[in-house]
Amino acid sequence: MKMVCLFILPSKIQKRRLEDMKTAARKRNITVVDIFCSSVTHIVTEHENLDQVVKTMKLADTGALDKIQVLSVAWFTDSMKAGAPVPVEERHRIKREKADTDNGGNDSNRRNPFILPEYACQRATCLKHYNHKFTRALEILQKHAELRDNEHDSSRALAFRRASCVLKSLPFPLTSMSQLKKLTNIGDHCKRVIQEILEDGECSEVTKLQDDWFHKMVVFTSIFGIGSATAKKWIEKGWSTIKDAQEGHISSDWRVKWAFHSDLNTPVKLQEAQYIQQIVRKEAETILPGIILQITGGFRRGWEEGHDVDILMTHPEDGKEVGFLARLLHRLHNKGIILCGNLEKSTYSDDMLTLDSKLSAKGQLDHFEKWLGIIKIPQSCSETPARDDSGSLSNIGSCDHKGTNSVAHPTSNTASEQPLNYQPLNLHESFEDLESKAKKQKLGTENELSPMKLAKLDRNWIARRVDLIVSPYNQYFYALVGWTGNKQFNRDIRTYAQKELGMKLSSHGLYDLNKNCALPARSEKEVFENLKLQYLEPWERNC
Ligand code: DCP
Ligand code: MG
Repeated sequence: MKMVCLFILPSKIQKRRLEDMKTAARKRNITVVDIFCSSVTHIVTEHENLDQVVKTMKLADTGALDKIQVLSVAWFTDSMKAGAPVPVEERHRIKREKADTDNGGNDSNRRNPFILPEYACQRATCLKHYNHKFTRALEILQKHAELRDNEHDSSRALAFRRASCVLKSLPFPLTSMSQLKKLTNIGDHCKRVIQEILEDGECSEVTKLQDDWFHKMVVFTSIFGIGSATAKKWIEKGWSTIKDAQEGHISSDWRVKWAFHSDLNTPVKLQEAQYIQQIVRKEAETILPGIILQITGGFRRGWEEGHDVDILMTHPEDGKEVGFLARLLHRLHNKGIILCGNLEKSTYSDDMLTLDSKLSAKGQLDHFEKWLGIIKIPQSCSETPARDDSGSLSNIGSCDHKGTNSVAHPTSNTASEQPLNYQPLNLHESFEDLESKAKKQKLGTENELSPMKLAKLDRNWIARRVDLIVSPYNQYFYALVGWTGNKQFNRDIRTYAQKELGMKLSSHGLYDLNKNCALPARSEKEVFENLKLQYLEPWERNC
């Protein structure tokens, strides 16, 4: 049977019973989402007919439910008894009040436009959705504006991204412009693009934009540490390939020196991220027992690949985290894993909580102590997937790896709730290899070679970008939300906090500017509660 992602329609079900139903389903490893989103495969409802369901859910029409099983509580009860989702029988299905064979489904409901909350933090945005052909086009327009970076381009880029984000949240494929009527954040330009795709299958403006310049800019800015300003200069010099830039560009900055290393221009895989987490955890726990360590960023949101591995750390005892990162780096260095990197001291002070920072990408930068660097991992670990007890790929945070909700999601969300403990990956041997090799060779010998020479060595390791971030415990859950992202989600939730609540949200905390007080949080759920938002799982934050 296909993976089940269940949404229980709260209407006509008492709150307590609803919670019991969700708990019962999760106990049976069924994924249950709190908010209706594009991943939902089954809806369970107490309503007696489909029209009531459509009305309650404020859907455009029954067409939005075409690919979803809408079922009675009887199906739910049968499944709970069976311990797993049972096959759907006719008696389980919720049907239309009157058969609509005579009007082909073109009832008046079809003309009712769909309504979505204005902010992305008020709705679920999953990796998989129904409108990729539109969102891809809008995000090319966004990328182009970001790369061109002329006056007003950053706000144009944001407008394209907001529109794309709305379409990602739609729980049905867009088939007519009328479905957009009541949606906010889709401006005239975006509407023209969408209309053209609806009519012709593609948008000529988007096709034209993807010219030679655009392709070169995409290639150059995909290199670690290279922004659009540098990429433009390279194109002006007549460079077109990474090789041109590699031969022509000299810099003493470690990031740029490493920029061309081929390893860093291949995506980091999930199992590599898990391996890195395992090594860091082992060393971290030796130095500081009780340390809390969490992979954040794209991997926590359900991506199977990323450009780096972001690991956020804290300790529940106040102050224990001070000086920890330097000690951790020392140990990792002695293991021969660190290739290069930069330790940034914390620049945090309490006034950061209230200071007005721009809601731009730069304005979102935090002030935690962190290390941004490059480490070695054994080549073999990208070949062997990490496995947990059940034999399935291990979990990261509370999401599965495809963002498709195919596993049960933990419901609690406290610091003590860590992702599943990974079983040793049987990669220790290769790791010990690296370690003993580092001891035998004078430590650091390899590291003194230039990255390009290192790349050409006959080697059993690959280089990977890692960010290690340390947060004091009283800021941890805000840091977790911030470092889980994505960037667009952060922008949106911060704008929402400011405009709708008069609060300043950052990765360090939430400050009520009207009441002049900070709002602490002891879980990610409390962060959402403080913001008067329904909780969104990490994999629902892919805006
Ligand atoms: N972030 C942050 N402060 C920073 C840098 C990032 O709050 N100084 C947030 C936004 C991102 C998350 O942390 O969503 C991780 O940043 P990445 O740049 O690593 O982005 P992702 O992990 O989302 O994607 P990927 O690494 O695959 O590019
Ligand atoms: Mg990342």
